[in-house]
Amino acid sequence: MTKLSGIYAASYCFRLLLIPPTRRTVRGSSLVCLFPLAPVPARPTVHPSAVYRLSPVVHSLRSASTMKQSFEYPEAARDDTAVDNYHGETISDPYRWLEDPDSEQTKAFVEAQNKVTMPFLEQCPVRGVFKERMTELYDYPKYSCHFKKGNRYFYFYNSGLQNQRVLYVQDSLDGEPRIFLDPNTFSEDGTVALRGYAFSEDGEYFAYGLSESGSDWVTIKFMKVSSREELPDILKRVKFSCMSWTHDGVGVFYNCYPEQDGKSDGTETSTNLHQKLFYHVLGTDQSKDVLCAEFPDEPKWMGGAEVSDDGKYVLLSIREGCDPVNRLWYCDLHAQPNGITGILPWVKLIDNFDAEYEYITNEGTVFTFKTNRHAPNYKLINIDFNDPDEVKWKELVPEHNKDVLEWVSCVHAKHLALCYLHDVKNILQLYDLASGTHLKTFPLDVGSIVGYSGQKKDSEIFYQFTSFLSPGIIYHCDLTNSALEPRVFREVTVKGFNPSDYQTIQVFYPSKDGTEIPMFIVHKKDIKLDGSHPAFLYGYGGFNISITPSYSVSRLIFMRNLGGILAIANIRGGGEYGENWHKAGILANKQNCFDDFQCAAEYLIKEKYTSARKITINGGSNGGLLVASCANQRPDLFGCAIAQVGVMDMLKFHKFTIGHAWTTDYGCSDNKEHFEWLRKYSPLHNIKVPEENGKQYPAMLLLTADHDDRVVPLHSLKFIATLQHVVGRSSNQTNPLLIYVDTKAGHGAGKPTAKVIEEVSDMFAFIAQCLGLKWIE
Ligand code: X99
Repeated sequence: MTKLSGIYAASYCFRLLLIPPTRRTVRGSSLVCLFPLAPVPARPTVHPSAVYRLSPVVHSLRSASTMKQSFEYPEAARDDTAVDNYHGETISDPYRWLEDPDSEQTKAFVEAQNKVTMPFLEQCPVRGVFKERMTELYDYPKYSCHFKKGNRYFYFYNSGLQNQRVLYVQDSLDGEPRIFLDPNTFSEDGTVALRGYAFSEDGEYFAYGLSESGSDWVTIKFMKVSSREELPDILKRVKFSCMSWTHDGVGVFYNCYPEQDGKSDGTETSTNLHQKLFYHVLGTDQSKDVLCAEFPDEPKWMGGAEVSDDGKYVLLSIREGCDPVNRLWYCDLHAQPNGITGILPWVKLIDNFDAEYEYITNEGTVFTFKTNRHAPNYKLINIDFNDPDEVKWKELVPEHNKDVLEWVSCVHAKHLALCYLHDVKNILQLYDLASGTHLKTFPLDVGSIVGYSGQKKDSEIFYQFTSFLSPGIIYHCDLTNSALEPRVFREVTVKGFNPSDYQTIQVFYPSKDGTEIPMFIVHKKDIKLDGSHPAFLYGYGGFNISITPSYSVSRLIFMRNLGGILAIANIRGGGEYGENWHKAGILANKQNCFDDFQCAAEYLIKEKYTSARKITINGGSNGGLLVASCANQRPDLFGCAIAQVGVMDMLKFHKFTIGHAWTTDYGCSDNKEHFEWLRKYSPLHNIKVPEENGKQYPAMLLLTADHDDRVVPLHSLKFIATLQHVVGRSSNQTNPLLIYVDTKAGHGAGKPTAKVIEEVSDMFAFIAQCLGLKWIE
């Protein structure tokens, strides 16, 4: 199994002369765009009850010396009767009607916003040239690690611009590769994507998940590997699922949700509760699947099953949110006289949510787990299922005092591959399974391991390295050779791009409370630090997720052709320094994330990399929350802010789809103490016109999509409606406040290359336009 998958004040103004009055196309449809010389005529009222009226108009305002322009945004009705009471405090929710994705009013609002944003983006001179360069430089071959299943090798390959990567099969490493599964054939526009797969133990059967339009909903299908024959089995209503075959190849464990009212295509917002674990026997109808675990009294619990390396046990890992904690139940499959016929007799090895236990392997009844039990940086322990008392647990590899143990894989029967994170850079090591002794540290440049393959029954490993300046090197190491010397299996270079023209540094800057925060800074070697450069500052800050170095063509174009500096701030809330770093940026400590990010911008200014008006902050999802909160708290500190698929309504996020799982990081407004934290930083509830004269919000672009069922679009819709209403009408506010809602797209996973190129071209065109950047050839 491939272990690791892939998996943004000043006196900016619109120079009227930059915008030629012309007829432009809006992604296929034609729109008469007369501004700035004349306003776009208002469309007819969409809904007679005047819940919503549309008038995308651009005003010209004369200021002292320059011609400035402010927008008039689509008008959205405010429902003053929509008020909620939280623990005695009333909070108005005037755009609550935007929570219905199917109403005519919401659809008209989205259409009207896109009809303001698209013409704006399309008139940006940088957009076309950026897209052209992106298309050219992104067109390089992208390989995954090879991995062995049965007697065959498999790997993913994208020739460059294919919408989805293709799965290839080879009989041997030097054999002729053949296409095994090409997701590009599943749709014209590449919006059907592979989401999860599992080979049977002998490699003869293949289960694979497909998702449409970026939704988290998955349909599982099956293939016979030797003939590539599609089998009739189809599993529906699958989401956040495991996929694990019993070693007899009879069937797979998977998760699905009960039927719900209305649609389930990813455009709905209904909550995801009561996930169940099923066993599907190949060749039978889904209606006959065996219910193996359900938690009727615990609607938020999600139990994923994994069959042990020896095929004897099934391990059930139960989670109730996004924290790195789980219950660990197991069942001896070989002790089931009639096989898998009903709810399994689970043995509750760990029956609390105190720590995380991730199965690594087992030798008989001695199980090796990666855990954070009394070890916030993680360690390896052995538990004998015949003597499971905690006092009898044995430490196999102790916790490192600083480095975080990210993942572990048993390989070549007696070895363990351990991947650590040391100051946000990966280290790969080999250990002895029996003794836990260190055998080898594989040499690695400064960067990330983004791919690995090597199972217990394999005698070789493949691992993939990447960094800000290297698209990827795949190493192969034959473990039967005692030298354990890895060799470069594949190295990809990007034509037209010379990494030696650039440099990466890592700095540690102090945050508001004095905590040292790591940050990567990447830029062209010859730049002068005179505060003149535009900077692109990215952050995430949550859910124990570490942001490690990665290769990004769009960011490299920003550095090369827009003179930019890239900064990645490894703020608290992430997993960069283990569970302590995570805990320092969640719940009552969530403000630390925003302080860390703002201090990153201040550092870049102080060190003369850039200036406030030239900083773009960017983040997605939890990072969209980060960007919007920081724009609210320090509108003067940034010139531009791009918030992608962000969580904006911190008082209601738990009500929609899987939002309830995020209360582990955020808390929940149902709780009075949590409500007090959330109220203080919720992007939707902290929008105000900057008090100081001359201050304004940065240029803001919100991006979301109609099939985002992870962070539903209503977050961004309610935020932009409020922002445009409160801030957009202020005469100081000349920076645009825009949103684009993509169609047939979701939270990001499985996005086709064509849409990725469109998205980054829009983002960097917006930045260039709003910061007044010139394209440098
Ligand atoms: C999720 O919401 C993941 C959702 N999810 C589960 C799974 O809760 O995919 C779960 C349980 C068991 C198996 C699989 C799943 N995540 C993942 C967060 C961040 C994450 C997310 O998408 F933790 F990385 N968010 C969107 C958090 C706030 C915005």
